Amino acid sequence: MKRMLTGLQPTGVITLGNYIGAIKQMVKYQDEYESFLFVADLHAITVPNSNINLKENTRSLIALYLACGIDPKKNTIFVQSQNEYHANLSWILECNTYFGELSRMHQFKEKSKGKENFTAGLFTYPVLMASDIIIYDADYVPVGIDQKQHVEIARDIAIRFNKKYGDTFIIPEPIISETGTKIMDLIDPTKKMSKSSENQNGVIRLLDEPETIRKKIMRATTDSEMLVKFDEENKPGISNLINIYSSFTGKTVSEVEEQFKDSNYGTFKKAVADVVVSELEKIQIKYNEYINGTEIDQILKEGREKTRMYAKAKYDAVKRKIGFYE
Ligand code: AQP
Repeated sequence: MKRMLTGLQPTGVITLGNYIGAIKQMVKYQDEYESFLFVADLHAITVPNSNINLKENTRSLIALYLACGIDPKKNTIFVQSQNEYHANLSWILECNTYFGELSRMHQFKEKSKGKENFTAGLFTYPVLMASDIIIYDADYVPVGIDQKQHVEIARDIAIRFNKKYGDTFIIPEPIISETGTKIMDLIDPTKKMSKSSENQNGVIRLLDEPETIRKKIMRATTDSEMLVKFDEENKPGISNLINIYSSFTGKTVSEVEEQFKDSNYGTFKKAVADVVVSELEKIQIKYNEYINGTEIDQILKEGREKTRMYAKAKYDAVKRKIGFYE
């Protein structure tokens, strides 16, 4: 059975972007592949963020995974920092990665832009991500389009290692959803919707109150044309709402355009708010059950044991290939 893996950072309550780009994909494919889903807490410390409570956010993220439909019987769920082999392998991979390649990563350029002091961890983030993936021989990685470049560098690093030391790693492939691959900020639809965004009005969080979600969608930036038509360049706000609606209803972009061809933006936005609120309300009810229950501790205990065993075996194989003293 092919293996699939993804992880999200516990940097805040996850957004509609994280949900559509990563979690919905994991739920969709969990019957088809052996699945690994983790909390990427080592990645969460690459940028300074003194406001985040890693422990609390980690538990909350796991509760959200489960509430969104991630089945713990079909997925191995774990916390990255509870498995030291990721970071150990990352060092070895760093010694097989070029400075130039890392300098070209969009996320690094965006997150370091205008800052004098950014960490070396922000720069080497993609190597740790490569380690997260290839240490489990994952075949597929569901990600939003914003992370595609990171899966590509993971492939390059794995191919390079295999050539140098002999076949060791499976070469992973990204899984990117057909619609809604990059959900944009509702206020500034030229910018991706992000957990760490400063303007809360542009971001829908999975635990936002239904009324807040409605308000945010109704106030989303659009254009003056009053035509529900997909055109990312000239109508980024409406195109973003079409992507969201499409992803929640399973309708194609042209079906959405046809459905709302005679509607004004108010009617369309209300329809978007209805489908989002209806799905997120169900998730919130389940979230409250999981966050107050005891299931999470047992799930993480099992996930930790299993993934440490897998990761250790791969790490030992890598050390043997390189010729380290045993
Ligand atoms: N706006 C988005 N649209 C589609 N997919 C998205 N993802 C993130 N934002 C969008 C996908 O979510 C997964 C996990 O992301 P992450 O938590 O590891 O970090 P990120 O990509 O940096 O997400 P954020 O929300 O922007 O977090 P912060 O603000 O902390 O940096 C990935 O699969 C990503 O593609």
